Amino acid sequence: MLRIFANYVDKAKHILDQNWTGSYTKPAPSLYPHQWNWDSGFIAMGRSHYDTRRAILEIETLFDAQWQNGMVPQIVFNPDALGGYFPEPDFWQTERCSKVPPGKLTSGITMPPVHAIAVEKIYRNARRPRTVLPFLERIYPKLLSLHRYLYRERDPKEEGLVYIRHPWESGIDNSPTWDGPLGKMSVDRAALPPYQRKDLEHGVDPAMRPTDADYDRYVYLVDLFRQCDYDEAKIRETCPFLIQDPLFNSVLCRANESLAEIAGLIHESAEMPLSWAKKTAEAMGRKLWHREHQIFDGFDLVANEPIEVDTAAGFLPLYAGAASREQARLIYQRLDSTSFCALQQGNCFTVPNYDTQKEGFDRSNYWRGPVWININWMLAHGLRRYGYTLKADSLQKDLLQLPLRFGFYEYFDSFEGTGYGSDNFGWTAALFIDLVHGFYEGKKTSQRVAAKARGLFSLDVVLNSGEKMPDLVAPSKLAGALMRSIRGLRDAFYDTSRGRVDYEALRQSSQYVQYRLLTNGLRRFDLSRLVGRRDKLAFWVNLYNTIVVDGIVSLNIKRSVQEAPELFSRVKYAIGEDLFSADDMEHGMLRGNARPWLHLRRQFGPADPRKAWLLKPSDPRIHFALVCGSRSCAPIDYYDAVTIYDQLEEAAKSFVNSSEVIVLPDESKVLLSEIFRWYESDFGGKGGVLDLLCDYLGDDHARRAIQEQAENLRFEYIYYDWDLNR
Ligand code: 9WN
Repeated sequence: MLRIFANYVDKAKHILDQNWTGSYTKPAPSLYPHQWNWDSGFIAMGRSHYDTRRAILEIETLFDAQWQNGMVPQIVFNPDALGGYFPEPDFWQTERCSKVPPGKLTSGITMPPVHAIAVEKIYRNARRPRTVLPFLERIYPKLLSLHRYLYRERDPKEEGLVYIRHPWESGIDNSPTWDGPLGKMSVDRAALPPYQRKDLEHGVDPAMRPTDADYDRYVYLVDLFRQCDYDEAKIRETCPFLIQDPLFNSVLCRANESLAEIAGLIHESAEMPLSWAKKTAEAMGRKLWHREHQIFDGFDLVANEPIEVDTAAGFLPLYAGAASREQARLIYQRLDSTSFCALQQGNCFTVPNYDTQKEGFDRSNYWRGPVWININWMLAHGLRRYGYTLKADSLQKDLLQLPLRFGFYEYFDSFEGTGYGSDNFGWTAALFIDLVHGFYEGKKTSQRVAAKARGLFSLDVVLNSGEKMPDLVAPSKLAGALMRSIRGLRDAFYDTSRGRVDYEALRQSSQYVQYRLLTNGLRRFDLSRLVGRRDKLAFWVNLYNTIVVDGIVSLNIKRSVQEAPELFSRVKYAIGEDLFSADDMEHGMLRGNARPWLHLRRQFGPADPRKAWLLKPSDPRIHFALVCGSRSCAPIDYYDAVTIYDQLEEAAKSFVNSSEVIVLPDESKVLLSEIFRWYESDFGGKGGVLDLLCDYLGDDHARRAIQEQAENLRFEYIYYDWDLNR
C-alpha cells in the first residue's frame, strides 16, 4: 500500500504546496484565489498528517477574520489577489456592519463549520500532541464563539436546528434542494445591482456551473444582506431563503462532539458543546427525517414546509450520529439502491450528489449529480460510525481511486469518473492524504496485534470433540441439518449487507449450542455420502465459513484473526476418521489439493486418505465466497446447493466491481486484492486473472483498457486488512 500510494501522496502534497500562499491554502490555483471557510477545514485535516505547523496556521488565518459576533466568513479575501473572482469585497460591502474585524476583507455569509473537527484532528495526528495544546487553548474560545453565534443568530426558535440564508452557505451551491425556494423568489434582473460573473473565465464549462438565473438569485440575496447592513434580525424578517439544511446541521452537530473533546483536552467544561450536539441530533431526527423517502431532507422556514428533494446531503446525519439505528438501516437501503448508484448498480464511482433517477440529475453539473470527495468522505465516516464497515471501506477505497485515475479534480463524473471543475483542487488532495493515512493506520494496528500474538497455541484444537451427539439426526441427514443450522446462524447473526458477524450474540445463543452439537455428529459422517458437485461445493464453502466463525468464538479472538494465525491450520473439525482445518477445506478439498501461497508442498501429502474426496476441477470463484473472518475477504453469506452457481457468479461480480480491483489505464496498472496474487494459479495465471476481470468488470472504460493494454499491464496488490469483520 505504502509503495503503491507514495507517489500519489507526494503529488497531493505538491498540490497543497502550490496552493499555499504563506498563511492559507487556496482551494484551487486560479478559480478560487482567496481563503474559503470549509475548504480550509478539510485542507487542515489533510495537512494534519504531515505538517502540523501549516495546518494550525491555516485555521488561525481563517479565524483571524472571525466577525465579532462569532461568524466565520465564507471567504477571507486576499488583498493581493483581488480582481479574479466575483463577488469580491466591493460587492459585499461588509463595512456596513460594525461586527467586521478591522483590517479584514470578508464576505458576509458563513459555511458548514467543520473547523472543530479539523482542530481535533490536528491534535490527534500531531507527532507530539502536547505541543499543540497552546493552539487548542487559543482556538477553543473562537470555535465556541462560532457555534454560539450559529445557535444564537441562526436558530431563533431554539429548535436545535440552524438555518442557512444563502446557497453559498451550504457549500453545495446549486444543489437541486434549493431549486424550489430560489424558484419562488421573484427577481427582477433590471433591478439587480449590475454584476459580472468571473467563474466562467477560468476555462470551466458553463454547463457544469450554476446558471445565470442562479447567479441572479445569489446576487439578489447578497444585495438584501447589504441593505440590512448584515443585521441578522433584519435579514430574518425579509430573507426569502431561510433553510434548515441536513448537511450544515450534521457538520455542526459532529463539530460539537469535537469541540467537547477539545474542551476535555484543555480542562474546560464540555457541557455546552455536548448539549448542543444532543439537541441538534434529536431535532434532525425529528424534523428533517423523511420516512417515506428514507433520507433526511431540508426544511424551508419561509414556506414552513419540508423540501422533499433527496440529495447526498441527506445521508450526512450518519456522520453526526444523529440518525437512529432504524433510520440508519433505512438510509443504508436507500444508499444501496440505484438512486444513489450502489456498486454493481450502474457502474458508479462512490455516491453521486443527487438521486440518479430524478429528472434533474446531471452527472457533470457541479452539485447536481457529480461525485464530491468531501461529501463521500463524511459519508464513509458516518457509515463506519453505524457499523456499515464494509460499505465504508469500499467507499473509501473508491474515493482513493478517483484522484488516482482521473486526477485531483474538484468534482467527478458520477458514472465515468472524469474529473471536472478545477484541477489541483485543495480538499481533493488533502482528503486523499487523509484516506491513505487511514489505511496505513489500519495496517499498523493489525501488524502490532499480529506480532504480539503469534504462537498462542501449537497443538491442534478439535472443535467438535464434545461428548454429546445429536440424537435425532441420522448420519445420512447430517449434512442437510448442518447446512440448515448454518443458514439459521446466518439469518440470526450475520449481517450480509455489512459483511459483519455479531460474534458476541452468537456465542451466547441457543442456535450456536445446537450448531456445535451437530458438528459433533460430523465425527460419524461418511464423506462418500456427499454426491454432486454443487452439494460438495456448498458443503465445503459453508463449513469453511462456519469453522472460521466457530474458531473465532471458541478461541475468543477479539481484534484480528492474526491474533491466532494458526486458526486456519490448527483449528479443526473431525469428519469421519479424519481431521479438517479451514486450510484443509480450502487448499485441500475445494482447490483440488493445491499448494498454499508461499508453501513448498501441496496441502495433502501423497498418501493422505482425504484425497479420496477432492473437488476437481476446482472453481476459482470460491475465493469470492470463502470468508476468512477479516474485513478484506468476501462478505459472509450462506450458499445453497441449488443456487450456488448463481451465488458464486454474483460473489465474483461483486468482488471484481468493488474497490478490490482498481484499473489505472494511464499507468498501465491494475491494483488488485492480494487474493489474486495468492490464488493466481487457480485463476489460470496472469492471463486467467485478466480474462476474469474482463468477464466481470462493469466499467466499460476499465474493461477496454485491460483488453487494449493486456500485454504490458502491471499488477500491484492492495493491502489486505486482517481486522475482524465483527
Ligand atoms: C462559492 C471553494 C468553494 C467551495 C464550495 C463550492 C464553490 C464558491 C463558488 O467553491 O463555491 O462559495 O464560487 O462557486 O461550491 O463548496 O467551498 O472551493
